[in-house]
Amino acid sequence: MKEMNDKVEAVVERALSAIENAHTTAALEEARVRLLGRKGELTTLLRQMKSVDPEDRPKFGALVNSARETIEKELDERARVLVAAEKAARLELERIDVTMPGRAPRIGKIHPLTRGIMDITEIFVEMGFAVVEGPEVETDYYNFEALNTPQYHPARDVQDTFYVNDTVLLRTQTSPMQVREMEKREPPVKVVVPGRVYRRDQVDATHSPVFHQIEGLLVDHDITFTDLKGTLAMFARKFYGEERKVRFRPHYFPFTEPSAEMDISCAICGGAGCRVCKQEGWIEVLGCGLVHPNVLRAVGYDPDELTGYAFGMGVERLVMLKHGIDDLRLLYENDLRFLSQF
Ligand code: 2U9
Repeated sequence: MKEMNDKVEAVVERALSAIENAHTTAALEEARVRLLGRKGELTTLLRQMKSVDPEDRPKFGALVNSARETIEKELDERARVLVAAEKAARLELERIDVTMPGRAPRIGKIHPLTRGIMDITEIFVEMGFAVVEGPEVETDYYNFEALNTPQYHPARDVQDTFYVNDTVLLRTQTSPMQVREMEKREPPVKVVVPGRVYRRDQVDATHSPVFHQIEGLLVDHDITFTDLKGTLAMFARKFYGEERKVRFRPHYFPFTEPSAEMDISCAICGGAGCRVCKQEGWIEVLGCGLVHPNVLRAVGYDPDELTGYAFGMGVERLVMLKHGIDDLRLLYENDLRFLSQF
């Protein structure tokens, strides 16, 4: 019996050391099978019952059972420790630093030119103008003839206009649309026309064969140059800032009489003179005038009954002046380093 006792003790000792040396739950599971399974040492011992004295058998049985209990308890205890350790290791591995700054998604913005068209148009809409748009491919009649620009007028030089054929062309101004509006309705007509226009220019810092205009037209009874000045002064202050001053200089356009150009006081130097305003203190921003009687006649309006004013501006130029952009090409290159500044 003493011999059997020693054997059981030795098995327990080996088992406890095996359990202690299991460093993962998987290794511990293997040890559990090895120690307590059908081919385990303890089971093998129990099979030797036959060689134990019959009177010692109950004692021996109890001894083996208590050894099994000791081993099971140790296995369970070790399992708890290993499961907790493995969970802690996994959590450490999957740890997320919630204080790390996030990566901001890149949000698109409206192109400065589109922004300019929207802002300028909006200012006139607030003053009661309707917005209309028209075709970019026009006839010679609407683009020139109806606008008091007859054949052989210098503005109709083939050098300046993209002709599709003798009578069809790419519009050089958005004015043909105002002619169409007047043909369509009775006065008052009060519209702004934003849109792309085409001229045969070489590309440089201030020219592009395609650019954008916004033109306005108001025709009604008793419209005077004073109405025009008030409307455009209001526009200049809303678009360029309340402190802007405006001045009007006489000019010539075939479709208006009298005609003028409007300047704003330089926003860079406040009028003192700088590089942007070429030491003038003033910057030209648009052209305007009272609608020429011939233009009113062409659409069937009576110039003795009705008067009107008109104005036109190049959006690229206005946007460049507003933001201090010195090269028009920047507006067409779609370089995000440039565009994201606006
Ligand atoms: C009708 C009658 C008259 C529109 C006008 C201008 C003056 C003008 C230029 C500004 C810079 C074109 O983009 S630009 O090159 N435009 O100076 N435009 S008056 O006059 C009209 C329009 C329609 C029926």
